[in-house]
Amino acid sequence: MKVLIVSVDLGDPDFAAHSDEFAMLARGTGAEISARLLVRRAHPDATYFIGSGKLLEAIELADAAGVDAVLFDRPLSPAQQRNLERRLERPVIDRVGVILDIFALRAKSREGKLQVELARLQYLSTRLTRLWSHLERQRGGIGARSGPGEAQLEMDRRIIGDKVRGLRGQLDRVQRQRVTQRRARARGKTLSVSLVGYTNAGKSTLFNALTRAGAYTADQLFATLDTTTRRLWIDGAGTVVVSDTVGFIRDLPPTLIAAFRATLEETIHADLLLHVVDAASAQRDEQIAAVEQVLGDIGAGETRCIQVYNKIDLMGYAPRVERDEHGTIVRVFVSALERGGLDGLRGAIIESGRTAGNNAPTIEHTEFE
Ligand SMILES: Nc1nc2c(ncn2[C@@H]2O[C@H](COP(=O)(O)OP(=O)(O)OP(=O)(O)O)[C@@H](O)[C@H]2O)c(=O)[nH]1
Ligand SMILES: [Mg+2]
Repeated sequence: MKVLIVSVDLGDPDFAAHSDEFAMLARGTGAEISARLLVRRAHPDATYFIGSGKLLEAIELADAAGVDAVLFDRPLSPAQQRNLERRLERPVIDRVGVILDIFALRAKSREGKLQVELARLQYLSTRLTRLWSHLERQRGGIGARSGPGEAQLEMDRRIIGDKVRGLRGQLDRVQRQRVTQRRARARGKTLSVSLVGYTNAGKSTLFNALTRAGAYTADQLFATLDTTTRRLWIDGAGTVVVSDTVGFIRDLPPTLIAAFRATLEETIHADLLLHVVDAASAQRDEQIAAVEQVLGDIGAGETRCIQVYNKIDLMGYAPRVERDEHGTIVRVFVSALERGGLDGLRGAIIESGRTAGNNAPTIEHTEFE
């Protein structure tokens, strides 16, 4: 599918990285980027997001390049999307829509597919005219009609409502099993460790290095959508359960966070989070902040967390461990690819296991004289 990408610079300092990331997301959906349009604005325009002058340019570009769809690197309101589609005479997909498409492509497990389908329906339910044409196509296409009437919209709302309820029910059943597994682990006092981090940081590579599992790794965004869990034995910590999870991204759509709550539950209930960071990324600090934001949103902001600075081979750093003023390990430097620094990481897990294992609060310092 040939697409035109419209990038809107609203004055954010890291706009270039932002739009590169979006291009990578777009390519991840299989789109071929035939043209790009850069728009600078102080504020989004209410009707078209980009204002009517730039819209004319976009129409010209889209026609000249013969694109099939136009992708916006920002979230659009349902009204803006509708207005743009009318003028561009092509499907217009915003940032949230692109992320949803990637998730739909990558979902493998039944749970993952159900979660994505739920997120998509919730997203579409605010864009009913689009869903209407989508459903119409599914029915075999009755032919061109000018648009949905009120009765049609009411019916669509009911259809969506029913579908959403059905999906929730199915998800509940799949997820009950997961809860049972987690309870069993909690009873066994097994230390549970979750790998979290920005997409493409190297979580799956690290997971494989630690567990010798064969999780899928790739230089693409959202390679992993399903949580994979493995047991591993660490001398000094005993059996540890490690989970590889879905990556985060800035402005993760709320519908997706909600739909993936179950997958993320693994993260919420972990004893220890390993926040994997692409230390070589120019966007490192921004990505760290985005991940911490999502962790806070899902209620995992207070969980013990160690930063794992990964890809140090690209920076020429040596493996090492950093502690805070209390002597607690806060950061470990590793190369998951070259398997460097893994002993330091295992040591950090063992130390966390000691404090998590006996469940009583450990007092690090006694202040009495
Ligand atoms: N140079 C270098 N590359 C690495 C390292 N760790 C991972 N990579 C590469 O980074 C890319 C992403 O790795 P993944 O392990 O798939 O990343 P992820 O965090 O699981 O990504 P998602 O599942 O997409 O969220 C791959 O091309 C890896 O080979 C490392 O230590 N050094
Ligand atoms: Mg992965």
